[in-house]
Amino acid sequence: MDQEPRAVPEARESLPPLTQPSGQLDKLAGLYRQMFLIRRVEEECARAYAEGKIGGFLHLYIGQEAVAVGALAALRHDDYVMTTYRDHGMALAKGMSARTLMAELWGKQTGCSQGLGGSMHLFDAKNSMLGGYGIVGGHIPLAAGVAFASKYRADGKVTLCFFGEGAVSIGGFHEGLSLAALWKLPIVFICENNEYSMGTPLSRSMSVEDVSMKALGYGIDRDRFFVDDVLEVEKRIGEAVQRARELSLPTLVEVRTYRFRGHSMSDPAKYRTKDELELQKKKDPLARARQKLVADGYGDARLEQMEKEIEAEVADAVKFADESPEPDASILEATTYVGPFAS
Ligand SMILES: Cc1ncc(C[n+]2csc(CCOP(=O)(O)OP(=O)(O)O)c2C)c(N)n1
Repeated sequence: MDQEPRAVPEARESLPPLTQPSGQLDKLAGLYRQMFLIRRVEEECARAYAEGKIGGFLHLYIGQEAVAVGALAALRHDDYVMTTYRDHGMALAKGMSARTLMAELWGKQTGCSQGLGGSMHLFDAKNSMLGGYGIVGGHIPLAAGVAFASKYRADGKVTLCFFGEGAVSIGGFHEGLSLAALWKLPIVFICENNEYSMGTPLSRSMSVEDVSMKALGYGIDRDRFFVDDVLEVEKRIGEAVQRARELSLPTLVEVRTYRFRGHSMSDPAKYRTKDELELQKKKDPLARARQKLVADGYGDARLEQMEKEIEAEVADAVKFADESPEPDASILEATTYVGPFAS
């Protein structure tokens, strides 16, 4: 078992020489499409939140899209995904429509949970998206349980479990990794290290800076890299997925990423400087993917057409959410009680 992580490359300031074969170019275009959709959906959600159309909390994934899109590109459709409350990108990349997602956030009957789950609890059984979870680290042992079920049933499925670096000091993280290692479960634990847990930098919550080292205590494989190229995310996560599927072995992968917005809509993010944010925005993986596509000859006109289609898809989803009905009060009984009340 390889216990040495790959060297962590410095985030690149400029793009590498571009020699994408056309198959790769189309693939990158498809991944860019998904990332752009997620970005635009969330920008519209931020606007809707400010307008009072969305209640409760709203945690945006803006800046981190390449993690969900790249990692899920390495999966089969029936593989499982579980993640945190920062789950919009994950749900869309797993196949939920913008209409269904936005209707859920708007609290409408046409949402994925009839408007009862909301932003932090997106669930989509038909696309094997087993949820957003609000309790930090709470879903990690649950994900190990899902992977145990796959192993027990020999269904060949892999579980991807995403969490922030804030979850690494939580008991559930260690319980999940411990059992996954002991029982050799087909799971990939992906720590999205976006530098801050709410306003707390990792250096103030953990004694080591390298999250992936936690794998050593459980004797499982690990990897660690900066997210600046969505295709690289697919490749690296793909290696861990293959290890899970073919050898039934878990892996801990730390991906270094960055969120451009505050922790949630109510966070003005005063714990970081404007310069830091601007520097990170220059490395935006979404913009990098676009630059790559242009430089490799995908064509500005095709990209603009794609973006126009997505704008239309998002506008349609907003209209759908606006115009959808509120849930009927009668579902409260049916979704709360089992037995004579359930219809
Ligand atoms: C057990 C628990 N403790 C505290 C909270 C409050 N809380 C919500 S998000 C958060 C920060 C988590 O940060 P991180 O895991 O790095 O994820 P990120 O928000 O950066 O994606 C905290 C402390 C919670 N939801 N659950």
